[in-house]
Amino acid sequence: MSKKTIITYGTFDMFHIGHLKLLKRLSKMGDKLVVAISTDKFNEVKGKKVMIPYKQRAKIVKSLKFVDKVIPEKNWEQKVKDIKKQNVDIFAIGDDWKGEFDFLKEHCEVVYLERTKDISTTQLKKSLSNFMSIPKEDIINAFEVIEVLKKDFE
Ligand code: C2G
Repeated sequence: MSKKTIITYGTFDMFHIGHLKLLKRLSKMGDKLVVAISTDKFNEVKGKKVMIPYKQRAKIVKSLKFVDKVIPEKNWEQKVKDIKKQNVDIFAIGDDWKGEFDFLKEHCEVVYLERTKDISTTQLKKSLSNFMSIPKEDIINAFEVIEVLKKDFE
């Protein structure tokens, strides 16, 4: 039986459980999983400010045992060429993109998978910036209070 190749595309910034669950599900849909990671330059085109540079994002995804190949995503137009070059059987992506890539149906199967709820890079960045906006003295005071409380319980 011929091997089935899956491809997906994404930024995968601040890698989190939503990314992991998606890639794991994709790996179970076929024999070879190719992940196209948006370069830092392309993220500017996408209007996304990334926290983690491309090289590190690619290394993290490539280190997953169920990811077979990582390629750079440099523009919106490369998908048809990638599908042909990588002999892709299924293009899959989260359902936040539902319908956006139906034009690829003449080249391969197109699948939209349900996103993992309650986690996103945007949320993580917001929580981080909220934490960073707490005045340093408040954080120091909090640690001092913890130290006092710890002594009371010793
Ligand atoms: N994802 C998910 N659940 C989340 C967050 C993300 O399933 N809670 C999925 C997205 O649907 C996407 C993949 O993880 O399929 C990567 O998400 P992003 O890094 O946000 O990718 P995006 O910016 O949507 O890039 O050409 C396509 C674009 O490059 C897709």
